[in-house]
Formats: sequence, structure tokens, C-alpha cells
Amino acid sequence: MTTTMIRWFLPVSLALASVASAQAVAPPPAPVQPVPVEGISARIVARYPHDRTAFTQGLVWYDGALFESTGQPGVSDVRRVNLTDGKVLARARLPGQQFGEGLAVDGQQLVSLTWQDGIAHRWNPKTLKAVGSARYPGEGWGLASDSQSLILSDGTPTLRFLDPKTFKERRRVTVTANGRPVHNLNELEMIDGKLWGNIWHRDYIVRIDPATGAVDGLVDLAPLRAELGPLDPEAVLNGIAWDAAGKRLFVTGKWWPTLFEIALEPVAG
Ligand SMILES: [Ca+2]
Repeated sequence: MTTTMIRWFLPVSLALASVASAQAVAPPPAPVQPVPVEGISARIVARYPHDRTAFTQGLVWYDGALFESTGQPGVSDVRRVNLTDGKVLARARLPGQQFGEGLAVDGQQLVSLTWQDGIAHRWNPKTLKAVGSARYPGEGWGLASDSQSLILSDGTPTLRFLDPKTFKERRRVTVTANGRPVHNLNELEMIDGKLWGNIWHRDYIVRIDPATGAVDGLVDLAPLRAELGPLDPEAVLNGIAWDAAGKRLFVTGKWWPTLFEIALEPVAG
């Protein structure tokens, strides 16, 4: 996978050449220093049942439990899930036709996005009762927290860092791999200071330096997808949750029958 997948990101020498030719009339841009992209493999540690009706948009581990947000109009929810059998222990429906999106932990509460409604909901994780909301411009796709800010993806290469209370934007970064913008960033997860993100309709996740937006790692999860057999074309990889206390990493996808615990290892060579 290493060569093929990393080649997909490979760059932009032509774009850089055209930038150079424009230097006669414009100040030179800051030099681009491509960051090497490490190939990472995923070893399957465990498989658990996953609700095949869950159009997974967000996945987090919090306080010893798995929480998931789902999309689609009229059926979107935020739910607490029993890891071992995949059963929904509790759920809160989103209002009306709101299309649920990413989910993150902020302090002792959960925060979930909506796709095009511009509304974020705040939840009590114990009761799954709504305890507040906030507005934001544009679309909402994935959400994660770095303990200071909420980090929002919207399908573009831009990540927005938001004040968790007001949802006011603090800063933004453009995610790039070898200098090339990375589109369709979706579900997110912070793990030990790095941000991990699904790429929508791709079988891999990327590791992002949240300070610069540079992708410095790539995990090929095609083998997980392959073992599930034929699925709906929209049943794509989407869902990363990190159990920091147990050092367990979970991934799943929209309408997937399985949630995987995986261990990441460098690709030899
Ligand atoms: Ca997540």
C-alpha cells in the first residue's frame, strides 16, 4: 500500500513551478517544506458488532463508554453504545430533519454537529439530554477537541479551531499532504497531540499536525473494508475513537456491520 497510497498525495511540482514564475511580480511565497508521509498499517485487534442502520458521523470514547452520532434526515441521533454487542443503550434524536454530523467531548459534555443546519448541540453524556446549542457558518462534517478548542472539518481542506463555548473561530489551518490540499476531511480524533481524520469515500485515515495542517502519516484501512463484503456505495469508512485510558483505537463506517479495534504499526521499509 505504501507506494500506491502515498503516490496519490504526490504533489505539485507543476504548481510550485508556476508559483516560482509569478515571483517576478509578487513577493516570493514562504518556502514550502513538504513533510514526509509515513505509511502506517493497521492490525485488527478485535471485532465488535455495529448497528447496520447507523449512518456513522462521529465516534468518541468517553468515561468508559462509546458514543456515536448518526446522520440522515429524520433519524439522526446521538447514542451511547455497548461496545461488546453494539446495542444502543440510550439515544437522543436530533430535532426535525436535522442531519447529524461529528461528535466530540468538551469538558464533561458532548457536542455534536449538523451538516447544513448550522447548529451544534451540547449533550449531557449521562442522560443524553440537550443542554445547549450554538450556531456556526457553513457546513459541519467532523469534530474533535484538543482540550482548548473544538476542531471542525467541513469537507474542504480547511480545519476551523473554535471556542467551545461560543463556537467563534479562533484560527484555521489548511491540511496538506506533500504541499497539496487534502479535500473531504471528515470524522476526526485527537490522539496524543496529533489529529487523525477520515477522508470521505477513501479507505484511509491521515495523521495531521494540528499546528501546521501537514499530513505526516497515512493508514490504509482497505483490508477492513474488504472483509465486510459488498456494501452500499455510501457505506464508507467514517468513525475514529480513541480510548486514552485503555490505549484502544476504534474505527468503523457508515452502515458498517462491524466496529474494529485496531493497533497501528509502521509499514516495514
Ligand atoms: Ca472521533
